[in-house]
Amino acid sequence: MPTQSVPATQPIAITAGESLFVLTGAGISAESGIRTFRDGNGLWEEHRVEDVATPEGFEANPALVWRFYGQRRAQALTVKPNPAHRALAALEARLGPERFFLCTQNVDHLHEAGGSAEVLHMHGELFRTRCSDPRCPKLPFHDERHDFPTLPRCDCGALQRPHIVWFGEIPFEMRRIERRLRASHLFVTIGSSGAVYPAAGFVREMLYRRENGEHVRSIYVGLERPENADAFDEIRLGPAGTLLPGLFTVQD
Ligand code: BV8
Repeated sequence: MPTQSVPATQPIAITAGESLFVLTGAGISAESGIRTFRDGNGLWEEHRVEDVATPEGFEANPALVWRFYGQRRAQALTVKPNPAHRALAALEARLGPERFFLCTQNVDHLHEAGGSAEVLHMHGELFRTRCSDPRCPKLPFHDERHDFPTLPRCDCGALQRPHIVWFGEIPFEMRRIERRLRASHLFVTIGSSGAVYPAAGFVREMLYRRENGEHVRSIYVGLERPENADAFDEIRLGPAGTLLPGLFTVQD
């Protein structure tokens, strides 16, 4: 079934009994003022991924990595959710936890601030810190510190690190994600370039299920065609903050 570009504001009907899997990327937070990664003035324009978003980079220069995340924490403390975050929170309340699942690649807190009750942060969370020693029993904790005159250390003596999934590390809760992917009828990605795996591959699960006779749909909503556009049934182009409010209609 070829990917169709349909009018961006054409309502998306969620029919009785259908369940929804929503994957969000940096694009949903763009209108709140949080920088994306790969757009014009994206984060990766100023920083080499290898230096600030890999375990090797942290090993080599933890001060640089803490400076990178400290700057993002400081900026994230100044921003507010936008209508796209609030629209997803309203949809979650309307459908309930059985029929609505939100998985985000984002590490900011804007889904929660916009009213979402359950958010799976598959790439971790900006405002959580953990011990860098995997053998340490101390759990990740909420942390809004953004200046680090000295490197933060755990009671065990090891360096603390951002509770973020770096490149080369395994995203969190993949089994739960796969379970919900297999149970959903409608898969919607919002604001993601489709450049990072395994998240960019989730939509292919829907293709595979349709090839096995299941009645499933996949829709992309974002400013420009993502790298994995050909795997979606529909592409809706436009800013999430404008498109999302009122985009979904629910039939009980
Ligand atoms: C793993 C935390 C194994 C950091 C992040 C070769 C081929 C394929 C894969 C690989 C490969 N080599 C290596 C890999 C694997 C690698 C990968 O995918 N690399 C890519 C770069 C090739 N992946 C990994 O290492 C992952 N781990 O594979 O482990 C494994 C996996 C499963 C099971 C067992 C083993 C770990 C990846 C996680 C890395 N960490 N984040 C941090 O945030 O500081 S990824 C980083 O990119 C962010 O999390 C971000 O969310 C994510 C994806 O980016 P997007 O969200 O899509 O953001 P982007 O800027 O790219 O795009 C924004 C989009 O929004 C644009 O399309 C734009 O048009 C749109 N937009 C802009 N404004 C708006 C808008 N849309 C709507 N409205 C607007 N207003």
